[in-house]
Amino acid sequence: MKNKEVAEIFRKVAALLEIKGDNPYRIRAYQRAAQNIEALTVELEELAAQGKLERIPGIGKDLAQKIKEILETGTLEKYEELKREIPPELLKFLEIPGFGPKKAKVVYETLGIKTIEELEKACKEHRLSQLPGFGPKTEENILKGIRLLKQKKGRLPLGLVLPWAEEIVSLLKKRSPVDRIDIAGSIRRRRETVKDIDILVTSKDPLKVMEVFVSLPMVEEVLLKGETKSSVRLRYEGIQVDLRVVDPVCYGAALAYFTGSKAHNIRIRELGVQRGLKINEYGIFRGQERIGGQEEEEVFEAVGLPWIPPELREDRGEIEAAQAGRLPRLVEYDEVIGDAHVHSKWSDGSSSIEEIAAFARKLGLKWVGICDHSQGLKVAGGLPIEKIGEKKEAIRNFNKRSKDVKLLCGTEVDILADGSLDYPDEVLKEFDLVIASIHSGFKQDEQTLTERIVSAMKNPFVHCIGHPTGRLLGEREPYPVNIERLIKVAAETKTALEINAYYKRLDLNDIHSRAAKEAGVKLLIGTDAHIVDQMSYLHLGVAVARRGWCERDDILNTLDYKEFLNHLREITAWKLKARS
Ligand code: DGT
Ligand code: CA
Ligand code: ZN
Repeated sequence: MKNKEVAEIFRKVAALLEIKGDNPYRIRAYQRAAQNIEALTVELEELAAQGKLERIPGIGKDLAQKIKEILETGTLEKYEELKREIPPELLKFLEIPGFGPKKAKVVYETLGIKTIEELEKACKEHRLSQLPGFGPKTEENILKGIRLLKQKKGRLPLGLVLPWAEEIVSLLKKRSPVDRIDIAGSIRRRRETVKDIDILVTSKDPLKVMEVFVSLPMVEEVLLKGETKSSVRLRYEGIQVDLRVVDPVCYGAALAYFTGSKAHNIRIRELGVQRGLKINEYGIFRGQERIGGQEEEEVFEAVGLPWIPPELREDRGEIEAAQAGRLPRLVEYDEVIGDAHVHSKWSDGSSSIEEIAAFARKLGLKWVGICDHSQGLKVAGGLPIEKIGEKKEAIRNFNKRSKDVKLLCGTEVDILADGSLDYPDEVLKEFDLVIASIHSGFKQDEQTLTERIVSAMKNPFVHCIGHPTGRLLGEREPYPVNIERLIKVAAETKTALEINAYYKRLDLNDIHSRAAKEAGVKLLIGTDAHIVDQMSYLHLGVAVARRGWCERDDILNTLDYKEFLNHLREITAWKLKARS
């Protein structure tokens, strides 16, 4: 799991080069490499061993060599060199999202500000706005960045942490005498960000389990080692892992308790009290007598409820729904059989349509929407109009040959600043699937931005709006958009909304997905993969849908290829009719 560390070093090199005023292309190359490495779901070490590092987008000979250097030595000579040249305080500033190296340098050199606290204070006292090239807006942005940084320090994206948690579970299973083992806490509930990793086990030899746990290779520091609970800090982002060994007779009660959420637990406990029961992590008790708790179902049963899926346990109405027998039948992970949003070599993706289909087959998927960027997005290799026919032909030929996995010829068409689309209608209508997204002009005010998306939704050839709020977890706030209005217009125009499953996006989020579902809007899950293995994030999108109370019918990815194509055609036919 060195990927994160390599990406981090590349990102810092880019920042240091920027402070030095180095060549912007070189800087961009490091940034892009960092981004692509971070998003990999395979180990760099594995790719290096197979001599495949250069298959990562943005990695050429030189960067591949540098990756090897980091894997072998733990650092990069060039990075160490740069660090010697540039003061460490300045480096700290670069962690603040939206606070670029040039401005950081000015603040450091002219105001002598050395810590983030000092910087925060200076912004609040408006001491920065007096500097040339700075203004009240800059101060506001820096303060926003500091807020984001503080949030980010506390919580990490689920998509990053889940594989670490699973790795630990698999090592414990392999190397220690565990019987039952589960990941609990916010990860089990599939919350979009998590603070720490909670793991529960049962074992006949708890001491041995603890021994193995605290000496796992990814452990950086042992915080606590006990007979029933141990805590460690990992090398990955310094995240904490709590491992609890539980008595088998109360495993279910402990699992329910440590899965949470706290708000949900409190409601369950209250229901217990009403029935004269005490429910906690040690079991279900009537007086002194333990009357159950070995299985999680017993906890719910004891208070007259059916088992509630972990994704719903947030005290957002699930208790009432369970009491009324109206829990949703959540869409299942394996009911999602298509990935609607994948970028291929036809734009800025690094995989061919054949590779995408092969990976889809490996994931058990039946179809993929090949949605490349449109012509105007030059930085993202947007597909010029004259090339669309060729792509369409390639996909048609592929589909003729392929018996199982089918591809859709799609586009992620850019919504321009004035709300018009980056391809004219007569071009859009050639695609099987049209997702319209915003990629620029985030600084517009709420009304302008919202109306931009509304006009895109009114276009009869647009089937779906991509990453509707534009947020990036820990990096960028949503753009100012009136989501209620978007949902309302989506319902009126029968336009689907995307649940973008890329681990930093998860956009729509759970709460907005639920609002959309309740308004009768269909949701479409897409990974936005730019290299095939990012398609493995699809399950994160399903998790958002489940946390948003969505059922099978709410999610278009549960349709088979033919049904999905028909549905898309129906959207357009309906919109055309409504327009005339
Ligand atoms: P996180 O770690 O912030 O991402 O979210 P959680 O939900 O994993 O929270 P965490 O790790 O602090 O605690 C794990 C679970 O333990 C939590 O979901 C519910 C349970 N829990 C913790 N503290 C309390 C408490 O004071 N009362 C009750 N009823 N449950 C608690
Ligand atoms: Ca937790
Ligand atoms: Zn996009």
